[in-house]
Amino acid sequence: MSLIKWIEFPPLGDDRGSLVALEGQKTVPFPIRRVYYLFGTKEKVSRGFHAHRSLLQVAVCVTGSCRMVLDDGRSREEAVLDSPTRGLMIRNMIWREMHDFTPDCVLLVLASEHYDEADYIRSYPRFLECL
Ligand code: T46
Repeated sequence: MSLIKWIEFPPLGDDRGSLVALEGQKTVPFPIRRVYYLFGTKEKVSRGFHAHRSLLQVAVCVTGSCRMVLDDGRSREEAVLDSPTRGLMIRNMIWREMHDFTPDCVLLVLASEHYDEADYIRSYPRFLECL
């Protein structure tokens, strides 16, 4: 089964432009407790390099693009996020890395829980031990 699971967000557009609505337990398959966004990531900088013990997230690139690597300890897959109408589901116990941010990239992330550093596994060997 692929690690890459996209969620399509239908654009609600008219002749003025487009709008996407994200609703917890509807378009997004969990209650949304936190929203954050990554922007201004410097050239050649990669981010992530961790897994979450229980957090569920959906990431959507509202402008620009970046490349996400997902790894479940057995296989590694990657996806380019470059559309405001498509989100990438990232489940718990998945190692993630983010690369190739364009200067205009704004990566919006919807999360199922409030911020909790104890939920992070920031070492790859530790991640493999926890599987
Ligand atoms: C993830 C990927 C996609 C907070 O204080 N509150 C927050 O809600 C978040 C997300 C971060 N922080 C602090 C923790 C660090 O001191 O902000 C700083 C940067 O966070 P971090 O180094 O974890 O950022 P990324 O870009 O490596 O990872 C982030 C999320 O943390 C992570 O959950 O899945 O984006």
